[in-house]
Amino acid sequence: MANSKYSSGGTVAAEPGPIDLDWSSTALVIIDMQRDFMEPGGFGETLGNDVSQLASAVEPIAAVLAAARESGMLVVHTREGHLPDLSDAPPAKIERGAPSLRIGDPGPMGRILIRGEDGHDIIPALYPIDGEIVIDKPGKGAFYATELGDLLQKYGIKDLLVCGVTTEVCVNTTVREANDRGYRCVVLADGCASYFPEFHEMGLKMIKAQGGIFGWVSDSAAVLEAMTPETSNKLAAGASR
Ligand code: C5J
Repeated sequence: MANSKYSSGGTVAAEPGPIDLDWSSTALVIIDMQRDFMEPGGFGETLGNDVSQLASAVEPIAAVLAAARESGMLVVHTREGHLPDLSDAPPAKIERGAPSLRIGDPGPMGRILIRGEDGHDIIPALYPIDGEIVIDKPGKGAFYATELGDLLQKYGIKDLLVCGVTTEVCVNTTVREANDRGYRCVVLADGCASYFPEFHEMGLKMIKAQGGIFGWVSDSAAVLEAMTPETSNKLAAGASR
């Protein structure tokens, strides 16, 4: 790790059990923290959702992102969206349901879920910096029709810390895809959110059930503690005095 405050690896407290990670072969993957999902007037709201339900994920992600940046961990941001001519958007997706605006329609943050529009961009609090990977994906999973798999291989990544929105849709789909490709995924419970709190809970339970059928569930504090054991131990000692 580039910064000596950080360990080279650590044991992350998680369910169904602790997991040992080497940070040099771990990537932080932040799923779809876009204005289209997080803010009024975007794709999420057109589907009838209360976007304020997702706000709780921002601070935990920001804390882990800051540590990842400082320590030199590989950071990947994803964005769900489509080309302006909609050639990568299946009609079955565009025509689905009865939203107030459909994918590609003009909205207050530009065309809904279209690459290059304001709504498609990542929220300012988690905005990518130079050197971080941004994956544009047309689907719910971050591996489908993207360069993500090749990039993770190029950087020697074996394990993923996954967070973002929404828990049961794009986070869950990406973790399932990653698991099938041989990555061990640790999902940060407080760094994920859903428009439906019960789906958030169940989405996490599905991952860690049956001995961790397709991953582990942890949280931002446990990851930060494993990344900075000395600082965490001192804080704990101070707290117990
Ligand atoms: C959805 C996502 N919910 N990022 N996308 O359509 O979870």
